[in-house]
Amino acid sequence: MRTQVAIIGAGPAGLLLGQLLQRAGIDNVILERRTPDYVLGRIRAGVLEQGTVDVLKLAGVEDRLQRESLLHEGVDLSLEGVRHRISFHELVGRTVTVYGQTEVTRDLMHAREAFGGLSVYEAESVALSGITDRRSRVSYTLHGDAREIECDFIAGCDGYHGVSRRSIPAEVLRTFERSYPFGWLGVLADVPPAWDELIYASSERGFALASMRSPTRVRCYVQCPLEDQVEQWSDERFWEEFKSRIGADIAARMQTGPSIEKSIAPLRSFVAEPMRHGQLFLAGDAAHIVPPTGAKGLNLAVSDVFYLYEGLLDYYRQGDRGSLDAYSTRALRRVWQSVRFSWWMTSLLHQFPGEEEFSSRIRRSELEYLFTSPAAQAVLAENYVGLPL
Ligand code: FAS
Ligand code: PHB
Repeated sequence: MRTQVAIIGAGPAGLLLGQLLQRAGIDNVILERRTPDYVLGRIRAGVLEQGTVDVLKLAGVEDRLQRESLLHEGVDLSLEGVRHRISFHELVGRTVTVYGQTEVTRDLMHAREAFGGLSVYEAESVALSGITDRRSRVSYTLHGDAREIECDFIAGCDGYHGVSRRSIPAEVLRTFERSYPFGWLGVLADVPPAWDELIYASSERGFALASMRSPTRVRCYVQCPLEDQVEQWSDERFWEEFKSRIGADIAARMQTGPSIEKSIAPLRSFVAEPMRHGQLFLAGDAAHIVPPTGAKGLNLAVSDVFYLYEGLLDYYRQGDRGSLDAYSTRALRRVWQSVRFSWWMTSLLHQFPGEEEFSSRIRRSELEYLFTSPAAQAVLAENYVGLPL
């Protein structure tokens, strides 16, 4: 088979790139290891920057988002149950949109079915070759049949554990990593949130986050030890721990309910450079991972895809390789800004196991400074709502 762009991975990055290229008349094929239901079953991000919403509109998939998403003008930070609102709208004149990554993925899947564009699910043994030749190849097997695609470019949108980043020679790739000594235990439950906007809570017992998916569905997290297994956390234990961290007034009035999804995610900061080698371009988690504290992972995947889309458009429409050649530098500038912000939010809000008293006093002092300084709040707000694309 021959195509212009072979896309590895049908998560949000791969599907969004496929949709943008399809609308521009640029031929592309998506190869995904899993089934559509498996991809939709992964519960992940919930907060979209305005830039992300703009790119989803460019892709023509904004209808349900505009009907069903929630517009949030700020978040609350909580220190030992005392809350302070960071008002994005007052501080930087922007807002964020609450709409689950699962729904973004579902909308993109439906759009691909409507707009056409070949997606191969359950593609196994995907392998990249000739990535520095003028024409590259992607081989895979489908239900035992060996197949190969010849293409101009490969978009590696296959996440942290994908094959694309590993196809860049070790002597070319540089990676930067910081692993955090704790994870997030997340619960999805069909109960109405007792909060209007997200609450990021720092407490003696550890971090908690109160989020939501809709007026009838909450998404809640507690920081947990890295070695914890989800089986150790009954729903009752989770809700009791969450209530002990989120603040007494919320705890007193919130409803709890059975988890419809419960999982533990490790927290890590990771960046791979460069994000391009030959005709292979990395986008999304294939190139970088951020701790979810800054709500940046999905939004970074979208900005990568937007830059790559612009580069491919310039190439196929004007024969101009300039934007493609600048892709890695341009994307990495924004990646590192988000990596820094996500690291800062994580360091500010989490209890680090075994941390010395000095460090916990510094964290408390910085939170109290944030509560009283509009200038400090504006720095958080500017980064949380998303730096310009
Ligand atoms: P994805 O990992 O979503 O998609 C990659 C796709 O490639 C997958 O479908 C995979 O099956 C496929 N694939 C992998 N290897 C392949 C191969 N060899 N061949 C073919 N296909 C292959 N971000 C936030 O902003 N907020 C959050 O709260 C948040 N929580 C998260 C919780 C967890 C547990 C994880 C893992 C991530 C979380 N993230 C969060 C980040 C997450 O939303 C990612 O940023 C987002 O999924 C990135 O999208 P993609 O780059 O498309 O990668
Ligand atoms: C979520 O709703 O899943 C969510 C929101 C904000 C974050 C992380 C996760 O920072």
